[in-house]
Amino acid sequence: ARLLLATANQKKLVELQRILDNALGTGGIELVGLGDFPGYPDVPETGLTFGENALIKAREGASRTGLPTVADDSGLAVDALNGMPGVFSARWSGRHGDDDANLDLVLAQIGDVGDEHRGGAFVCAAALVLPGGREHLVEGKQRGEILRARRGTGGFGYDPIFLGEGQTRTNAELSPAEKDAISHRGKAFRELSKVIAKELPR
Ligand code: ITT
Repeated sequence: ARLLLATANQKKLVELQRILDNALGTGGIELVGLGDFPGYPDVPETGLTFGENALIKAREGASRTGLPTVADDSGLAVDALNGMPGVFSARWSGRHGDDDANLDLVLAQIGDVGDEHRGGAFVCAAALVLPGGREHLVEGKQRGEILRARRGTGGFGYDPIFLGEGQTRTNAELSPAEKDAISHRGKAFRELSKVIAKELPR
């Protein structure tokens, strides 16, 4: 079966392919990226929640391509910032996808608050929309704390300042497989893979 991954974020795409291949076995499902659809528009993410935005992206993909479509909407919710940047994580600095600028702004806004107030969570909503209109939505979370400075070069986005609960290394210091095992995205897409297996039998 062919499945569209409706994301313009290349690093997310790499993680999603890896997680789905691990969950469903390689070869059974052919993943297609938005790169295969020249002229695909920039879809406004007007939802107030991760779930709404994941559905917006997946519905748009399914209706434009006729393919079963999965989408990811994710971000970092910081307790001390009342859950922000949340759904605005990719454009928090005003520059969409500028991971460095977004991370620096979050660090500046949290400032020097004490360790007990540095909690937060990565959240990932994962949606599957079928051309016939059936929809599925699941969510995964990873709790942790926001460090005062970057550590590590792996992953993407806010990974270098995020120390997961029970971890000694930031998400950017973990191997890809280690990050997948505990991340918001790993949890959400392992759950969605069960739905994919049922809805799109080989
Ligand atoms: P698409 O909408 O095209 O999928 P996007 O990057 O705009 O790509 P989102 O709106 O879901 O995606 O925003 C996700 C942002 O949240 C991402 O740019 C990072 O800043 C942050 N983020 C999400 N998952 C992350 C992860 O695993 N590690 C670090 N930061 C993450």
